[in-house]
Order: sequence, then C-alpha cells, then structure tokens
Amino acid sequence: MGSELTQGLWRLFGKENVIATDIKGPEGILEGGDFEILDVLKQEKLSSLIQKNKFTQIYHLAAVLSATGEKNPKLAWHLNMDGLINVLDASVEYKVEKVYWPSSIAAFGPTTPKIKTPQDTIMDPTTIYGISKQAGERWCEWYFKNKGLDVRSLRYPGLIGYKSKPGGGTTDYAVDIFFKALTEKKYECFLKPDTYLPMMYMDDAVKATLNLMEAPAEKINERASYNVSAMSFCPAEIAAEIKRKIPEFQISYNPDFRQAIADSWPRSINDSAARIDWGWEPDFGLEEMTIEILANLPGELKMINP
Ligand code: AKB
Repeated sequence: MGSELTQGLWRLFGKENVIATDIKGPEGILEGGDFEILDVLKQEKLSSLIQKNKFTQIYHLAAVLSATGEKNPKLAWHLNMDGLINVLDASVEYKVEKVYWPSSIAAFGPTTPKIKTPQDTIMDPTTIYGISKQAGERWCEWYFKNKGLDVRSLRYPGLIGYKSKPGGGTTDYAVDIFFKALTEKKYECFLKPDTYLPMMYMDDAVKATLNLMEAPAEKINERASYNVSAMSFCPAEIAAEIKRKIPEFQISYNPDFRQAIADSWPRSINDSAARIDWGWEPDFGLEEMTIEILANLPGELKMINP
C-alpha cells in the first residue's frame, strides 16, 4: 500500500512535495522520489523530520498484520499502538493539518454481524492486530475530540495489488495466487475454498484514501474509522476467474491457522456511510481486477527477476 499511495500522492501534490519513509529502502517505484529512513518508534527522529519539513499531512501506514502479529504479539502491539500514538502526538505538537491512519475489517470479530457488516456494530476482534486496530480507532477519535487533530481512517478490507509482495496478512492468499498462477500455474491456498472475505483492488484503496483526505472536514462524520467496500469473494471464485485467463491453472487447499482468523471476520461490508458522507464509489470488481493484474504483473515480474 505504501508505494502505491506514494504514487497517488505524487500525482495529487507533485513528487517534490512528498517524502516517503520506511525502516529500509527505498525499493522499486519509491526510488524515484524523496525518501527518508525512519523507524516510527524513534520519536525524536520522527519529531525532527516533521519539524524540519513542516508536513501539512501525514499518512501513517506502518503496522504488523494479522498472521505475523499472532506470531509476535508483543511486537505487533508495540509497533501498531506506540507507532500510532507517536504520530498523533507529534502531529498535535507540530500542528500537522491532517493525519491518515488505516484500520481494518480485522477490528471486527466472531459475534460481529457477518453479512453487510454495519458501520457501528459489535467489535470483538480475536487477533492482536485486530485489537490494535479497534484500540487505534478509539485513539484517533480521542485525538480529534480532545486535541482537535483532523485524523481520518478507513477500515480496509483485504487489499490486492501486484507491485509488491504481500506482508504477513490473512487475505494475502488473494495476492500470492496471482504471482503463483503466472510463475508456477498452480497455487496451494491456506484458506478453505468457500471462505468469503471483503476485498479491494489497490487502485480503489488509493482512491478511497485520497478521496477521504480531500473531503471537507465537515463531511467527515465518522472520526473512528469508515467501513469501505468494493467486492467479496472466496478462493474458489478467484481461482475460477484466473482459470478463465490461464486454463491450465490449478488450485489446491491446505487450510492453516489463518482459517480461524478469516472465520472471525465479516463476509461483506456495508459502506453506506462513506458513500453518503464523501461519495465513495469503487471502480474494480473481481473480473476487472483480474484482467488488470494479469495484464500488468508479467511486466512487474520481469523487473523483479530480469
Ligand atoms: C490482513 O489480512 O491482516 C490484512 C487486513 C485484512 O487488514 N490484509
């Protein structure tokens, strides 16, 4: 998401007005722009970077995702929570105009209504990642109400792109499957074939994020986080969609610990609040996304393994 969002910000504000940061790199597309090595847990470096550059907006994406978080719970909590609070604090201190921070469908849990999950409903996450997202939403709302910080958030579904490998989540199968379909014509899925999950193509995630941040403040009624949606599908359906383009593609199933995580998440999302408040509308369904990825990923793979 980081590199794709950076490209979106380059288009919106000009490359010269955007600085991307990460604890390593820059890699791939980010090599073309301003970049700083930054560990968001290092508060002094974070503050001096904000003070020196007088940032007007910050997009804080650093997080340990669901699957990796279950293996490193303390690290996940420390990075996901202290990283966020460091950014919120420094943004108040240096009068940053707007802050963006992503929540996730992982903030929902086993007793959350699974079909068309409402904007405001039961949230009983079962993963450390999900617990950190639920807590983070409350912190964002607290900083808005008590510190007047214009912080905004979206509950991302599983995000699918082709410009970078997935990063330790449960929806990662829907990214991996494209890489394997093109390189090995087969894929072993770690979820059951009929596991429905809300998903979104990366271009729609960038569009939703920038539309939210560009909307007038008085339109932003949800100061915890907005549900956003584009499509829901299961491994059997995306495999069938890929097979329409790559007839020899074979999928097999070997569910692991991530199945329990997926089973605790919604099947589909009600995002009417985002549509009403700031005009959210996705552009990509499963078919459009599959055509786009299968058209562009080969070129990307050539760049990765020339
Ligand atoms: C994950 O699978 O952990 C993430 C998410 C849904 O937030 N992709």
